[in-house]
Amino acid sequence: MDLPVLSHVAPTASSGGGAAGGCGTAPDALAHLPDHIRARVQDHPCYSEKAHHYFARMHVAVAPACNIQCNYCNRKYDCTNESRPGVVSELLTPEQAVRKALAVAASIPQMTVLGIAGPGDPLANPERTFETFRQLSAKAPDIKLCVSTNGLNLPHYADEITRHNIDHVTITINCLDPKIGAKIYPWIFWNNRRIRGEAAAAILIRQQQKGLEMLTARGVLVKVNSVLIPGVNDEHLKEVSKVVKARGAFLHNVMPLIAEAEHGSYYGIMAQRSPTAAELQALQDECAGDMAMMRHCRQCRADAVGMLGEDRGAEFTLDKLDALNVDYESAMSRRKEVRSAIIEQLESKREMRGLLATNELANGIRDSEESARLSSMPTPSSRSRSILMAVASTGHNLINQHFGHAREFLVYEVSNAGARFIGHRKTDLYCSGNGQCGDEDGGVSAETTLERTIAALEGCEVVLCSKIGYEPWSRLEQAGIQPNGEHAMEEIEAALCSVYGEMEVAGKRAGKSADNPASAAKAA
Ligand code: CLF
Ligand code: SF4
Repeated sequence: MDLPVLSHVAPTASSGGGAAGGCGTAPDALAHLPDHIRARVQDHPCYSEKAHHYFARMHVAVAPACNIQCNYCNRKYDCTNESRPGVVSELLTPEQAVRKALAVAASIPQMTVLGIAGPGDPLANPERTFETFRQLSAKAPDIKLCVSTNGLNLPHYADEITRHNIDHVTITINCLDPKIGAKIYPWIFWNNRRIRGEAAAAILIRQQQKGLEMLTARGVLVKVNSVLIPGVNDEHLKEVSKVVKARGAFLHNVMPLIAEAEHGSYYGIMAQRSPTAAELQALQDECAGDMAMMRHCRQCRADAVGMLGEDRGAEFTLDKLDALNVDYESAMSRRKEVRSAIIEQLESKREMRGLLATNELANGIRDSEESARLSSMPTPSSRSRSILMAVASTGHNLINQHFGHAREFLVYEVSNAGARFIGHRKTDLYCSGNGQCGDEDGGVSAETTLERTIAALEGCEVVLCSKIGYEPWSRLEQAGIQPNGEHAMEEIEAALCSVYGEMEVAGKRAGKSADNPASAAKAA
């Protein structure tokens, strides 16, 4: 199953690359990449943070079996509301998977990537996995192919992966030390035998590292996923990051352990705790010195469909496919148009950032958005500090969601150096849109939901959304989080920088500085 990881060379968002001396020139994590590599990742929602605002992915669940056991996994449990790797509602044959992929691609033109990520391990089900890729690439050559594996069988299939033009591969690597591995993997199935303990972990680690080297030598973009398990591999993951980078990984995705007792996994039952948001961010930041980090992973289901963070799988169940009446030939040209338009838009923004960085704006190459952004930029100040701001967005890099309709908030760290995305915080739906707030059916009151949301936004000083009701507004304010609905439908980074600028100006007027942004936020 996909316990996503990404590896590699892209400058990390935290590097602040491209900042031209003020909030507003957001770092472009792809800017340093040669054109031919950028072209391979710019429309992949997992390999490019920018792309995830615009492009969608889908998983097809064709791989039921697994050849190892991870202590965080139990594939028996399924709930349509649950988003975690390994969970699926419908297992598909390769033929059904391709039918579904064509239907999704025709309905969601910005769906650019098809991944196989479970519910077991794709390379423990090689016939089903490669047959799906073979049929799909014949019928829809414009869809990128992606696979996620635990790595045990990777060396054996490295050549077959390249033969199928699978350009993006994720390996879940949680450790390099068999002693640590034995605490994560109780057994592996290898050469027709079940092997346990450190011996099992040693084989898995060796295969993962060998597979990584083989793929990078063949030009495949490899992302490494690691599950952060407090007290087990937390300190060790920095070393993992260094080593996989040295072996050519493109990106590293450190994800939090998901372990609830009701999932029935070993860690869930043993009450192994998950990391806090702060612990996750701290580790990602430490690894970022060595490696480009993915911070926008949503730990998707193995049958997820849509933009990261949304799941439209229920619209494309087998029983609904006939009614969709798919004409893929015609859909293909529409898909091309949509993709080209988005890429053109992203490229022109990238060029704009380059011009900003080289002070060529005087030539008149400035659009209204950039003008607004520039005018809102605070004067760079060594005293400025960073502020965490949360955003409600349904995609397209816009502040376009009602506070009460958000199931997650994007969190950015904003400073004079720019706005950098650092992760997302999941929450419950506060308002169902039918006049009821809170999950009354589930017996959870609106107050409880709101309190949970406030807890999830810990550390954030501002929350930006398209609209917000009076009740949550005043409760957020009491909790020290300033709601802001003034930037509805604006681009996220521009709006964040604008708010940062307002806070700094207001703070100065109030005789305070952004060193004390809570008071500045109130003044703003
Ligand atoms: Fe799927 Fe994974 Fe490919 Fe993406 S997901 S196989 S690389 S197309 Fe992406 Fe989902 Fe995270 Fe995976 S957000 S769980 S990293
Ligand atoms: Fe589950 Fe681990 Fe197998 Fe993935 S590799 S399906 S997480 S046991």
